[in-house]
Amino acid sequence: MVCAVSTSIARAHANIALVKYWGKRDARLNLPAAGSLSLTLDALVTTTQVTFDPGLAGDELTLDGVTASPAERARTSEFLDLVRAEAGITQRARVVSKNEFPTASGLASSASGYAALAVAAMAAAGVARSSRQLSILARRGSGSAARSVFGGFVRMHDGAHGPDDGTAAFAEPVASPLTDRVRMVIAIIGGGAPKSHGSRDAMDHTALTSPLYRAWLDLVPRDLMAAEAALAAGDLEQLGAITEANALAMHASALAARPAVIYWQPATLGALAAVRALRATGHAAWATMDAGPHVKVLTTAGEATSVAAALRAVPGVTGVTIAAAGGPATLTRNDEAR
Ligand code: 2P0
Repeated sequence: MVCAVSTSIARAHANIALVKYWGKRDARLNLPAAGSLSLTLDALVTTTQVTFDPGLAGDELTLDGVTASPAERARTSEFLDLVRAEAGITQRARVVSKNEFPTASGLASSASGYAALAVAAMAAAGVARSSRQLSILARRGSGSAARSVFGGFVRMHDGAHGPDDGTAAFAEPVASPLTDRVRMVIAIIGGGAPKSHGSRDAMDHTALTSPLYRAWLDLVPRDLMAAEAALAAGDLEQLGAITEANALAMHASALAARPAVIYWQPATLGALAAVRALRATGHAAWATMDAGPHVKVLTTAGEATSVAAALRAVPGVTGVTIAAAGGPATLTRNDEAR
């Protein structure tokens, strides 16, 4: 029980899905329609400070030094209501969140953002929870955030066969001999129009209107099984092939939505061609894309520099970052209530 001002700070890393989350089966509890599998990345970090303060009339949110929009603040407040309900407190919170992402990357930060917020807010509210419970909580903020609670390769469960309160829809880490070997080379594609469709609206729209969505849902469990087998066997070729094919299938379902959801720019296709050319010349490189034009390439520690050089040479690629597997979300400061 928090009676006075209490502050906690947490750090979490973003993740990139190798088998994508695209569609929900329940919007209120934010339950995914299918499982997913991701790699948490060391280079993309969010640090979030939460202070519950009895002197505050409402929740406050600062993102990268700027007061957040009313919509962003409302979404954060709704999430903090879940924390307050669990903790049995009513104090409002001051939330200060910072992203250490490649400059102007346009990469999504809701995964690391809500993972860091879940860890910091629960600690500041004085509630101890397991990583699994934190993953379930983080999911309520953003589906992909459930995965960023953990480091390395992470499997998200759809929880469809568990209780209908969402407690079976959590993520957990997957051990693999590939964890230390892999790298993700992130090619930022700039100069285009700002992101046209937020992923939340776009996945709902795809589920409602795309004639290919049913096929997507049929595919995901098969890709998950094959990807987990590849992780267990340390088979990067197999994991890479599934990663690229799964991303293309997700985008195919979105492209077939009516009206279409198109995230790609010309340089996206340029980068995809560069990745195919790398493979044709014997390099380990497989592409994945999310709700934006950027291309992320799964490769090895040994090949990351040459993959990065090939991507830098693609017209329209404005920046390239090499990331290794990142660790779990962690609490970096936890003041006792004073
Ligand atoms: C993923 N994406 O698996 C997929 C691939 C985007 C493309 O998870 O509505 O921001 O907050 O649960 O987590 C982005 O979706 O969606 C996402 P909400 P979220 O990484």
